[in-house]
Amino acid sequence: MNAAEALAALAECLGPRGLITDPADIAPYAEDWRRLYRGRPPAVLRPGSTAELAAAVRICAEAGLGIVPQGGNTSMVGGATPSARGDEVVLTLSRLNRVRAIDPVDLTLTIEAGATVKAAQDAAAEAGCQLPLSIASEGSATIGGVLSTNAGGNMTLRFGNARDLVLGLEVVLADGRVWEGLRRLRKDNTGYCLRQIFLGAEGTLGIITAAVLKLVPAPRERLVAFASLPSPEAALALLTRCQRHDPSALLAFEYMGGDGMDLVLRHIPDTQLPIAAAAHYVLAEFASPRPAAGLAEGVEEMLAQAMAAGEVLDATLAASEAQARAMWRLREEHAEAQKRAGASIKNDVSVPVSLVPRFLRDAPAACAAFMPGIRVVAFGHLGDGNIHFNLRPPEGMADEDFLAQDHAVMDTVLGVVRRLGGSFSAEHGVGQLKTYLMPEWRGGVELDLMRALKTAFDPHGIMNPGKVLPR
Ligand code: 2HG
Ligand code: ZN
Repeated sequence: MNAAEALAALAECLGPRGLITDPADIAPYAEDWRRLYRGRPPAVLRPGSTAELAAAVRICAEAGLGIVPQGGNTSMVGGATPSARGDEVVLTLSRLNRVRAIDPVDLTLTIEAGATVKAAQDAAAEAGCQLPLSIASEGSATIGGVLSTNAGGNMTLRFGNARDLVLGLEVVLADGRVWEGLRRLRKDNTGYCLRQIFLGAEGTLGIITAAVLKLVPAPRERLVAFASLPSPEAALALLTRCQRHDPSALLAFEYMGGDGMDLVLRHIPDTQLPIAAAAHYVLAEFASPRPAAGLAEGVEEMLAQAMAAGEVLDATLAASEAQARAMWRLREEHAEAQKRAGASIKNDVSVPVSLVPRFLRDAPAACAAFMPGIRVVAFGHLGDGNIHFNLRPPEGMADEDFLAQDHAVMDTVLGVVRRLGGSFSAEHGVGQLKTYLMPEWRGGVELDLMRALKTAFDPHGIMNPGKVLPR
């Protein structure tokens, strides 16, 4: 079957609602959020059911047509953008977005992969529960996307990464068979844990179409604190203090450097700092499922002690839901603010939590030595040791000239990460941007095993080709 015959067969199998071929309608699916990649997909598949998708995969398999699953198209690493050769179709699961079941006793949500993270959170909230997963792009990011990338986000500190929240999966395999693994068991030791192989695989081993997610009881009290600090060391000391204060209440602990905050204040409308400007900030969220848990009293006292110890310069607690949301916006709009400011080279790195201050000292120094005047925008999930160490061109350097040096800049940062025993991708995945790093960082036995899995699950290489593993 050639490509034209495959497209005709797909049109027949998926119907007019299920196949997009008009170039104007395809365009938004062809480019990534960061505008680093532009693909040339001949079509976008939009199946209305798992069975339809399975049939479409069989056609693609026969024709050797690559399939690139795309959720909210918010990948930071080109993980959902097809090649420019015109030999890969995009797959969107936007029509597979139903809540299939929710069980407040089992504390599970069974939901289709095309639902947004926000929709899943809302469904959980309606049942008096919480989906303990939150990321800045949750309004557009989908369940399929966050599971395929094993997204982290803002509550990893307390509840783990996306993979820790999954009890079961439904997956369409590369040969069009469907693995119906939507179990909602808390305990099930029956051989290899197949769901974990698909989670974080970035769509290279199969297509997740639905999942059973773990919920937790909805928090009854919630508290957001915003603080300025004299140094990264002080931020780490405050994290330790918060964890010792009440480990079960600490939900999020986010770091923001002053330069990134300036971009947010400059580029995002209706933002303002709740305290005086400083070089380092922390946003911490606490929550309790108990009503009247008295979070504020305890946190206030703890912050006063931190101030007396010189860890905190100034701090404030959100007095209302609106204030809490405004504080979170200051953190969550960092990516958007940076995009509006122009080109950036992103490093989504992790190091052991205790070494974050050292990283935040050594990495800027290494970058300045490599490119004098380079501007650092550092922020992220300090509680998980995950810093978004993003760089902007020196004043006056053209964006293209800066981006042309992306590998050299990334390698400079990664030299520090390697010395500290860290990872080159903490939560954004490998996508196509970082495949070149895999042999050096995950080579030898590890890459051999990954390639063996790829061959076993996708022998003809049609599942998100060119992502994760170097071609
Ligand atoms: C976040 O934590 C996202 O806001 C985006 O992971 C990070 O833009 C980035 O580098
Ligand atoms: Zn992040």
